[in-house]
Amino acid sequence: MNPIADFRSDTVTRPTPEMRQAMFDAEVGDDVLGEDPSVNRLEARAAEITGKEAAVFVPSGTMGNQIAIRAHTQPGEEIICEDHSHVVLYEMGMAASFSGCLFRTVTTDSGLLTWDDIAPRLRPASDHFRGTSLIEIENTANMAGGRVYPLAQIREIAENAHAANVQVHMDGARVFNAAAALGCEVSEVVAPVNSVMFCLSKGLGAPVGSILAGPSDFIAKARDIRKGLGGGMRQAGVIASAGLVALENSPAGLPEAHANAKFLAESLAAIDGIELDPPLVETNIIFFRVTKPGQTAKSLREHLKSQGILVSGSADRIRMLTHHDVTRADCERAISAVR
Ligand code: TLP
Repeated sequence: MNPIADFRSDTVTRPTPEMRQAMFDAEVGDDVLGEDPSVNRLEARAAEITGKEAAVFVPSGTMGNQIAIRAHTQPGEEIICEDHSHVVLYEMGMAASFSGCLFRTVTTDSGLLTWDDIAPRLRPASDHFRGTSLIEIENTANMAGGRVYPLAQIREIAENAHAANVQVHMDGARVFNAAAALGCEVSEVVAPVNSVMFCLSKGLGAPVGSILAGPSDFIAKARDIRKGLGGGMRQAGVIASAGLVALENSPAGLPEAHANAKFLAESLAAIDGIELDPPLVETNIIFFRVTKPGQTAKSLREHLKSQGILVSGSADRIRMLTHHDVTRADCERAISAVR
């Protein structure tokens, strides 16, 4: 059991001893010159795992998504995505300020789009508007509680989008969680989409970094944009080597994190004054409301903090994420503190 159990996010994980050793031993070179062997290995391995032609290592998920948006679009074009997507809510308005794009959002309960949601918002360019050039889907859907896209739903979106000459980008910050929940390979999850961003620094537990993968010409463009953003990281093999360990070792631990989330969800749902629907917890993210009279999400967060249990959320919801740095005993402690 940890003295502080940190359920605020899976971004809080610390590098494992294997990752630290790999960082210590890392072979490095100047990655801006393409000479860092560890970065080159990481990018090649990420391309292989995603089944895409090429991949580029970026400092963060936000940078990966924003490079993808810039590379897929022209100013004035429209991006269709879910209303609670990370690209809409938490990326500093960069789709507008950096790429000059508009969002046409769809509000759903599940966080998951269907082609029926998208079709009415799709607009080919005309004399009056530039039209839709990109659909962005988030898998797993963070703000909907880590929900997972069924493979057929991704395929249907991509097939229809491509027929309309529209690209599809997946914010797969937690796509390894999606694959673990579906019991399939990451390459199957991302096969229908043009590009995918995934994070090494969330459920996979690496200290820094994300990957953007897609066709070779798209990744060449992405490298240019990354450099322009100051994302040329020189001897980045020091962090890429931890990413390589994460890619090989961490996916095996995701089912345990998911089982812990399920356990938390089922136990919390049984507590009077907590509103939570356990069957909706498919991966490592749970959200719940506090309905007990006289209590709020904020008052519960403060109580939990006083017990060494950190959670996140908003005015009316609490968010908890499981990951490799929280144990079943931490979950039990959290449940009794809530109770
Ligand atoms: N998510 C963070 C916060 O920014 C909300 C978290 O704690 O969940 N896409 C998705 C779906 C994400 O959840 C996040 C981070 C990102 C992109 C951005 O990744 P980073 O933080 O590496 O820029």
